[in-house]
Amino acid sequence: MENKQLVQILNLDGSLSNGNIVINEKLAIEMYKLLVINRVFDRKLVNMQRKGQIGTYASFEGQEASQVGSAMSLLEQDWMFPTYRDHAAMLTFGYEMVKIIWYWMGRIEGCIPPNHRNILPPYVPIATQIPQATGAAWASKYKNHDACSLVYFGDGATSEGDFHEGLNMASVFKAPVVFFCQNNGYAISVPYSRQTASETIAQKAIAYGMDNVRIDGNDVFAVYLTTKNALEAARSGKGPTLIEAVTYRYGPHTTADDASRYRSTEEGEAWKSRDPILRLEAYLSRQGLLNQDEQGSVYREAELLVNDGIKYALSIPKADPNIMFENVLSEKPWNVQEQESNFNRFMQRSSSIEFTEG
Ligand SMILES: Cc1ncc(C[n+]2csc(CCOP(=O)(O)OP(=O)(O)O)c2C)c(N)n1
Repeated sequence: MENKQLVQILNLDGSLSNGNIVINEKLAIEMYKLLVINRVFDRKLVNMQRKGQIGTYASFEGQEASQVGSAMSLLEQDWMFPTYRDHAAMLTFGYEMVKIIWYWMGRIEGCIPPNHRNILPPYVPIATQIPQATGAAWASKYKNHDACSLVYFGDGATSEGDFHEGLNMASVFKAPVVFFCQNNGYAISVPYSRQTASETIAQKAIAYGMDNVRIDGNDVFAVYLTTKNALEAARSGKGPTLIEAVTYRYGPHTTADDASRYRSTEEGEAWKSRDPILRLEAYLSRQGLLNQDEQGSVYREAELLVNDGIKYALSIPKADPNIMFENVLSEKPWNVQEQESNFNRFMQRSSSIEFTEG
């Protein structure tokens, strides 16, 4: 059941590790565009933080293939449970770009899920999304909704009780959920070796009788195919899978962190030779699907798209704070109704208070 070997399809030089695999050209181009959009988006959000337009930001640069490849394998009716670092997954599955920007600007509208997709807002309390994803998957099975949950978390989250509770229940009830761990080697400054004595994250599934796969998280083809297979297995009633995607975040934990205090520059440089975008570029140019001009226009289009998103996010006035009472519960219980009417009374009173100079 355990597999310590990394599943890899796309070699570093852009060749395929297995000659029998057929890659759909359109899909490969779409993956490339999404990887580029997300990298451009990520860099521009770091810049926004530097300009003081957002408070803090958690960059995912380096982890794009893990997020884009997995999110692309979802079906429309599925559920996504992302963390504060999974914006590439969210954007790929249909969370509006402007809302991700608002989220980081501290604006409540950033947490409103899109109408047409089951995407939860980013989870900050580590691992809490895991049992919730199991619950949603179990509910979907119970109601015959044919919807799977895909839940993201980091290596650090696997040390939390919620991880074990979520996996145990999912396995016992064969809930249609895929647990997607991006093992980027660190939980803030804590390295993998201080996080767990398990040789791999994938092996943690064995205790729960669950299928597990360890993949090269910088190989978008391996990520896509593995997640797609795991979702199909979950959908067909075979139960959950734990996927460990081995990857690396190039930047610090967040813009408030200084990674040079716990990681060497050489380590980061070594990972850059495994870069997910460069590898796909190498594949596409080998196949004659991408030349320098086309590459340039993919980047230019991504710039325009992200610039438009940022401009729009900055131009819209803040929403009425009242919306904090919406979009959380389908029916408001009495205590939330009471809080809402108290809040409205308070807002009315504070707007009618006249201040006189005394
Ligand atoms: C329950 C809980 N404990 C502690 C924290 C503080 N915290 C924020 S991010 C983080 C590290 C998480 O690391 P990992 O799960 O590997 O995800 P990564 O940030 O590497 O994507 C910690 C401990 C938190 N947000 N929630």
